[in-house]
Amino acid sequence: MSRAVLSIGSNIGDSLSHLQSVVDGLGDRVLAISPVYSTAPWGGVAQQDFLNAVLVVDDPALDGYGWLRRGQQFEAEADRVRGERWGPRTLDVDIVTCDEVRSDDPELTLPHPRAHERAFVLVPWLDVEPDAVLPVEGEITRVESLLALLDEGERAGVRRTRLVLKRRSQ
Ligand code: A4P
Ligand code: MG
Repeated sequence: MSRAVLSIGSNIGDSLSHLQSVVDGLGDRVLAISPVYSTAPWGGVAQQDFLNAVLVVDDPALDGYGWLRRGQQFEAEADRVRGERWGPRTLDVDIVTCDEVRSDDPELTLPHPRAHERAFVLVPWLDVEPDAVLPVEGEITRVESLLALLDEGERAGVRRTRLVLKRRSQ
């Protein structure tokens, strides 16, 4: 079994459709879908707000690199152009965790090295997994506690919307 937590984000074009394309493409592999959040850009690049969500997914046939490649396929299908780091994008699919795997490979670092600093990842993740934990610097920590450590401004930039990602029967 390979169970992963994916963070999906978009701030170019029809962002909700870009996020929905991941849910549609993964079909039955999607175990849980968070609400959709409008989020202030993280990383210091001036740009439009993002829509972000978190998915919990499972596929016995995919390991971490399999999820990475699948995510990159969705990004390519959304015509993502790789430009400025942390800049605007039609679709970003990040692997937050995959099973208990830890990896320092720059191509696939697990858990995602910046997830614990990002309210746009932690808030939707808690919606679908209130007891989630994340190893940070070798220490297993509750996601709830990581969120509480973030600046109030970082948390306030993550606002729940009425938008929903739909599970469609295939
Ligand atoms: N990579 C390594 N580990 C992972 C992983 N766990 N998941 C590699 C996904 N990719 C991973 O990514 C660069 C390289 O990271 C890839 O080649 C992959 O092999 P990229 O998507 O090409 O470039 P990037 O996304 O601009 O860089 P980076 O550092 O991955 O940025 P992030 O961390 O993805 O952040 N603000 C808001 N509000 N919402 C957002 O969704 N997203 C970003 C992008 C910045 N600010 C944001 C948001
Ligand atoms: Mg990325």
